[in-house]
Amino acid sequence: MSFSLNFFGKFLCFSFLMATFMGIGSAQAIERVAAGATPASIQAAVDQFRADLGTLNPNNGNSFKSGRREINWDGVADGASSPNAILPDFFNFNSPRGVMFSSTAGPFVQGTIAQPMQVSASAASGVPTRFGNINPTYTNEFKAFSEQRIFTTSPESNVLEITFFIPRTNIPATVNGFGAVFTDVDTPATHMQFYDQNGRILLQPSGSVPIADKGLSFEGVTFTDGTRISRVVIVLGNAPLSVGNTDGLADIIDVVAMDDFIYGEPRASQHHPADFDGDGTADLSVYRPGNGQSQWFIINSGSNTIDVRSFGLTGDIPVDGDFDGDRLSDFTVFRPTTGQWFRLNSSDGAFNVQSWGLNGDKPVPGDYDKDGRTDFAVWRPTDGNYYIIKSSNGAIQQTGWGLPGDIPIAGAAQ
Ligand SMILES: [Ca+2]
Ligand SMILES: [Ca+2]
Ligand SMILES: [Ca+2]
Ligand SMILES: [Ca+2]
Repeated sequence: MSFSLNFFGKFLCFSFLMATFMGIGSAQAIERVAAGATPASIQAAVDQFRADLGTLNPNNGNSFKSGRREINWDGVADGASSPNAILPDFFNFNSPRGVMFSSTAGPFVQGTIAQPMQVSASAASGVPTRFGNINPTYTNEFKAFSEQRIFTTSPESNVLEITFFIPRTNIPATVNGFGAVFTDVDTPATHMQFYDQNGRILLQPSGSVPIADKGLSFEGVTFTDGTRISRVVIVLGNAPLSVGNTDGLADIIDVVAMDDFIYGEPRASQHHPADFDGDGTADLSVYRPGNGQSQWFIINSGSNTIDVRSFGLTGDIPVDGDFDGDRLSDFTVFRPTTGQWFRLNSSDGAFNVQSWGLNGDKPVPGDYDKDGRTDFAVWRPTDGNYYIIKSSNGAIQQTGWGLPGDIPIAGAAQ
């Protein structure tokens, strides 16, 4: 249904494509946007967004350091498709892709609350396709980007909330980018909002999803500066799908459905001990002291792959921590003879040296200032003091706790 108020829609009869490289505030992002009548109208933008995120990862329950995930809805069985609801955690457990959905709950029906999300029916099922079972006009109103199923919140809400997890777990996660395909966007009402793990709204995407009456629209954002998306809220038009909400009714009603979701690989939102691959789970890892070079042997818990790394010299003490703040453990050793800490950043492989501590000190790195980043810290057996450099502001903390002969828990294995 086209709208008389929508002069912008006429411009969008021609497909358009753009990418903006934005630097609003501190966040750097690439935004891919396109709209038009057919899948071909948005294909290039979708493919560029895929390339921004990286390799498509398999949905086999594993977790990866990088790459992307996709949901095209087409593999969902008829039994989990409209008129039946899809479970909110279907794409975290049934088909583990690390997302869960929520929306305003539907009405009470015989003591239960209706699940508000639906995947549209297949032609073979006999149920009208593209939500024609909800309202007969919808089959003609909506288009699929990837045939033939599409997705909606229904029937009580036009707002969808997406949160991220390490696939097949309840470990909270974040992503570096998110994009989605929309169909029959007639007004600027349809938009996405991204939130970081502190609940703050990120400044991208910078505008509404572009308009394409009875067509397809795409919007996707990839952050390139380390900004992480913890939650996505999507507003679909200005009304939920329902038998009474025929698109264009009174030149007001704008219903919108969705097709493909594309997003970065979900990574643990916090650092977990001995987690070298960022799936929020400790990795089996040993440090083998050598004559000269020492070696690290790690089984990445997310993908069951092995990493072997040479780092450290005879007499060094391996320690665990995330000093560069990317939630992955960094290869780090404390050298008692010099009181130096040597590490390889997990984020960029950069080599770093920090002087902190004396010979005989116990290295006890940890996040003592609650900023999510590991602090350099030692416990000194000779005076029973903790000496900490706070990662948040570089300030030094000295706290007497313990007596000579005690063993600090963080360094108990040393
Ligand atoms: Ca519409
Ligand atoms: Ca791990
Ligand atoms: Ca790290
Ligand atoms: Ca800290």
